[in-house]
Amino acid sequence: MEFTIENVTARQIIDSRGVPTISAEVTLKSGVKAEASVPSGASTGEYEAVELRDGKKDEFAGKSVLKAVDNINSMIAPAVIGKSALHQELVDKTMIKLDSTSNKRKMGANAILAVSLAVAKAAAAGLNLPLYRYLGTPFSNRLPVPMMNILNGGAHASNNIDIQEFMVMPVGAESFSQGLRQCVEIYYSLKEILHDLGKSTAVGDEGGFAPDLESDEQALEIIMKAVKKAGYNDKNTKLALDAAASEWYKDGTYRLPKRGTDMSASDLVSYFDRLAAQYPIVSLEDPLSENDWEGWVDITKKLGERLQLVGDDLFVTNEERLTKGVSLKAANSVLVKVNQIGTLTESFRTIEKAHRAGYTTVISHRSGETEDTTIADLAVAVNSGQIKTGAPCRGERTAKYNRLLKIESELSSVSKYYFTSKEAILK
Ligand code: 2PG
Ligand code: MG
Repeated sequence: MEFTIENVTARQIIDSRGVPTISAEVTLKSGVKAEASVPSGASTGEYEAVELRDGKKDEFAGKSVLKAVDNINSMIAPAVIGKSALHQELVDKTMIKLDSTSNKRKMGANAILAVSLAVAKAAAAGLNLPLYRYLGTPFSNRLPVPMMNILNGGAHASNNIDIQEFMVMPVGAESFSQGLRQCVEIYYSLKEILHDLGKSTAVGDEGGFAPDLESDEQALEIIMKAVKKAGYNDKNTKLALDAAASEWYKDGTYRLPKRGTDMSASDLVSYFDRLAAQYPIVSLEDPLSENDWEGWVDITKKLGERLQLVGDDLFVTNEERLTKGVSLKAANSVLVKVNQIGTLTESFRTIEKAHRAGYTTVISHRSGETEDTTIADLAVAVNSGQIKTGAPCRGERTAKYNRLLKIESELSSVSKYYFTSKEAILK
């Protein structure tokens, strides 16, 4: 009875780009309340669940979400009130049924997700459990390795770099807090190096620096200099890239928009192969487009033994698309963004499917974020071992790192930290 959902309300708030998003609050019979807010992407995948926006030109440039907020208050709330917050799957399925479309376009995945997350948080609060413990097991104690985005390009920055994210992974650290420190020190050195080169140290949407450079390779060169300057090396610090190549793909070819060059899928595979031979790259996200299954199968065949190949736009946290990928042997890892699919239940199904198939998972933020820290708890709950949540800069990014520091100290001596990807990646 105390876990019965008594009320659900929603409000329009703004995200880290000033774009409207949703915050929902769930109240249980016991009086316990919990709030959750939803993020929003810029390089969104074509197959993501629909983020419902009002499209009124004169209001927040068409981006207000008042219709989605109203959907929560007038339709979702009456459908879930009276249900137990402990029955997450039932609540989520009720909302999926109420929406009744294949991509949540009627209620809006943003509306459904806000309630899905707030219900889980309320259940956890009612049980007096931290969210990672409620969503996980007594053995959910692995702190994720940060995949920390310290240099931004692509759709996240107005510079001349095509690759969207250049990330460092402190795989040789002893603990999460040491790994975080390592990344932060590298971030400081990178700032100094850019400053000394007379480059901009202004930041992009995820807090990484966004300078104009001679080439994408120069970014890798400078990052490795920053790693060394901070006292680390290519054994304890690996690199990860998110090419976000769906943004480049049109009519079967890839046009790198900033450089203005055209490349075929096989050119790109050779390009990444060469970069990975030259730099300590262990992970490549979206090296090819969401519509280029053939290219993905090919790159997995060629580089999948050596590199973690992460499907973001390719899988959009969707179990069906992941199932197709597993059967084709496309990619070997999945990026998990709860707002790509719209409920916690479906996100868990995708994670479960990935782990069973021997795919790694990387729990991820969006480029438009809020102070909500659910993804930090989710990463620990499912023992994912990897999180992507931006630079150590901008409050919406540091909120997740600071939440992980808190979880680490709560778990104290049983907290674990190690890199979960295929052993080969560590060599
Ligand atoms: C990505 C994300 C997050 P966006 O491509 O992985 O870094 O960007 O949220 O813009 O899709
Ligand atoms: Mg991505």
